[in-house]
Amino acid sequence: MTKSDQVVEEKCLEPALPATIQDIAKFEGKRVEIKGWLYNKRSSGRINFLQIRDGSGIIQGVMVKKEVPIETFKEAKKLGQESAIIVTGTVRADERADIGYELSVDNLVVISETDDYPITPKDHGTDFLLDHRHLWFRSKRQHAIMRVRSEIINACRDYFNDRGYILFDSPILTPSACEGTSNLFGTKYFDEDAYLTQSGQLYVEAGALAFGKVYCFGPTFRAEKSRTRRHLMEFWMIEPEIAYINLEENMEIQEDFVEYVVQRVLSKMKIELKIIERDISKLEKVKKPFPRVQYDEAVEILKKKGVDFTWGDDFGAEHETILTEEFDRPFFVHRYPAEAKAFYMKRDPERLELALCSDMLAPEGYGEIIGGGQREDDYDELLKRVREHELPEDAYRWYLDLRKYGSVPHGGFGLGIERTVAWVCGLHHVRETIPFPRMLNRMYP
Ligand code: NSS
Repeated sequence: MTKSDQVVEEKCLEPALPATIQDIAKFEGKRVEIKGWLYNKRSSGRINFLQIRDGSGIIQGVMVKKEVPIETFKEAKKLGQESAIIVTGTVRADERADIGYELSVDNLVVISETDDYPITPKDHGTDFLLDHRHLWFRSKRQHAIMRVRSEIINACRDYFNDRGYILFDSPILTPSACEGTSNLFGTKYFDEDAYLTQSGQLYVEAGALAFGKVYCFGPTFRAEKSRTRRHLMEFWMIEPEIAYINLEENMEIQEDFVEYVVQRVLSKMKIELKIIERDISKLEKVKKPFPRVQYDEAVEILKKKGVDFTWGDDFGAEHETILTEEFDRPFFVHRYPAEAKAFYMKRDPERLELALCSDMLAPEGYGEIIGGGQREDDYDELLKRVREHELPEDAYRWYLDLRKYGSVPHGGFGLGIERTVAWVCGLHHVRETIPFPRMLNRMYP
């Protein structure tokens, strides 16, 4: 036994408690064991400063040469970024630390060594980072974004679960289109043609008539040929559907829901929002009621701003961005021209050329995060629309049936998770909002 071993032995009388970095405050003054990886390090001759990450957070470990066996000190000094390590030490409060605590390290066990981790603290290009997506989300900022995504999803689910909605899963493989036939991903279902779902809506409508209030949550697929910062080929959507509601009631649910989700992220994800450097004063303003503008008024706003726009067209991303300059919180654009919208939307009885639909646009240039509305509940009208849109009647037989058996006014909406994460985190592009983005020209990794 060397002299330094003796020192360690004397100090290690207290057994180490298993701990995670996110809960480290509970262990102030205690000796803990943290299982994780080496995020970064710097050394002076006498001290190794180890940035240790365990998945729940990052803590600085301070390893003083004379307080650990010399071999341990040397081993730590040459350890590469992302080596897997188990560290023991005592938790000390430190105001200068991001998380308010540091670890005085007294032992370190190396589980696996890494010496050529490709993502270094220097700047890398986007393509390089996307090629290394399987590693990239270990980086502090990406890591924080994924944690916010997880919280947003939990908040979405809790909102509906706590209010009497039934989770009603919709299928991924479908015989028919929901959102138009131009961007379907086709596949085969044995000998039949099939498509990856664009939206669970048609199915949750059946659910709403059975359970009153339902939601589905899952991946949806659109072969969007547009390379924009808000389009993915595979994205996640939460889609509530409610029997006996009209367009206005539908918007009231949406604003209550979005306020809840944003305020919950604000209260539970403070550290992450700080790492991402999000201006939270913008999110604090997300309080209902959200402004409502009719499509006609939105067109007027655009025209006043000198935009060349024809009544009847749908808004593109650039139009939405301009509209968002008018508002400090999310807002609705409602009653779009029916011609520009999906076949299932109910017409406004006051003006038959308009659909009883709404989009919710997020501020700060983000644009649409929700699409929804009231559904056509009359059998003959719906059949007419199916025919006008040249949809295969056979594939929609079941959907038409819903208008024969106990049809009622009903509606719902779909919130895109990735666009919501992009907005809440203040990101430039949706590619950073999902673990493995599926984009035009990229399906790797
Ligand atoms: O096409 S939507 O506007 N509406 C629907 O799919 C309805 N069937 C939903 C419903 O009423 N149940 O899409 C809804 C949201 C939209 O506001 C975006 O937030 C998101 O889905 N969305 C996307 N996110 C990322 N990438 C792409 N390509 C995308 N398309 C829609």
